[in-house]
Amino acid sequence: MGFTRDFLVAVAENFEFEGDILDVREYGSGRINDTFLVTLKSGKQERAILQRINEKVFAHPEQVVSNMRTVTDHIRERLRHEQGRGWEVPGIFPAKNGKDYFLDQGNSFWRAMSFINASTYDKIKNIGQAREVGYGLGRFHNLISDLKTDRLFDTLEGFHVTPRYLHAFDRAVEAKEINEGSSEIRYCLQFVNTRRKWASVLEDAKEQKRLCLRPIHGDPKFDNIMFDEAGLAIGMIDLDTVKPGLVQYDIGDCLRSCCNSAGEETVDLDAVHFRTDVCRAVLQGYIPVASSFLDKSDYEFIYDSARLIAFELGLRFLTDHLAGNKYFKVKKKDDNLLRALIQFKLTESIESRESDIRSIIEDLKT
Ligand code: GN1
Ligand code: MG
Repeated sequence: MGFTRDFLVAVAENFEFEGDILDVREYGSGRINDTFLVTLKSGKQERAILQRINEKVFAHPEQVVSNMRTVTDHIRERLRHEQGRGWEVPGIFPAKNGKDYFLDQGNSFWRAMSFINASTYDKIKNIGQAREVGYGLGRFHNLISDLKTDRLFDTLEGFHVTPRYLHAFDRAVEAKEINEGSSEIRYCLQFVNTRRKWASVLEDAKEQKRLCLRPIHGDPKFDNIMFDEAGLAIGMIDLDTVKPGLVQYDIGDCLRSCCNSAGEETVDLDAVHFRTDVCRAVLQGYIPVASSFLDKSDYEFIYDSARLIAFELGLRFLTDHLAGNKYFKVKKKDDNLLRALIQFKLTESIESRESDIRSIIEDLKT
């Protein structure tokens, strides 16, 4: 990321941490923002998270931090009135300028959050854990289900609106004038073209008022769910994309991430399958905590949501590959092409298991 330790410490000095700063180092595997772990001396918290928000993706980062304030305050207030299982919410460290963020000399946007002492994973370990993932997403949705969507900024316009990604893809193809291309690119183009008409399935349902806007997480992939030592889901992190959306975007994203047998970054395409046992367990965990706010028609689109968000993520990776890797961070130039192929393999696997997935949903819906 090219920041010196001294620079990072100087940035961190601008936040109201409790205790002296001992160290700041790179942390995590996010594809968008730059994330750092701050180590503190004494104070209540020994660690904190410092992040530079990617302004190529989030054009109004102050709205991202404002949403985070709104959502975390709302959840804390709800938790004050709830009994039962605990739930962790990341806290915001204000900057010394009185705001929730700090702009460095180059105008980069920094914010700081509390570190939640819990574990995250990148591949499901067992079925019990999959049930906990479902519980975690359902609990999160439940806790924000009474937050009015007009209290949240739309921090990323068009996020998960698949037809818009198709449009961007078409523009990237035109700009590149791909005629022949490699066999992989040809496979991808054909893959997208044969699913074009169906890609508006969730947006059409939204237009027809069969699905409604609610506050959503936006990025509920497996490694954004936190587990305690006993293996219980205790919180969700990465609240940058909390905004009005369809819960189906979240359910689909969570399923495409958890049920991928090979994980998102494999090099072994043949190992990519959609695990229906994991899907059943995630929904078994999700539905009991979410059923109080889900409508009948919400269940009808769960299958399509898993298929669509896998397809859409593949499309987003592919478009970024064609456009020169401007959105998702890469180490090698073909990383986004491989990521796209993985998501397309997963989409095919979801399609081949359609009847199993639909009967799981039918069994579990209330
Ligand atoms: C991005 O940066 P990260 O890993 O939290 C992306 C998600 C994708 C994910 C795929 C704002 O999230 O939509 O599902 O990569 N976030 C944004 O790994 O585009
Ligand atoms: Mg994210």
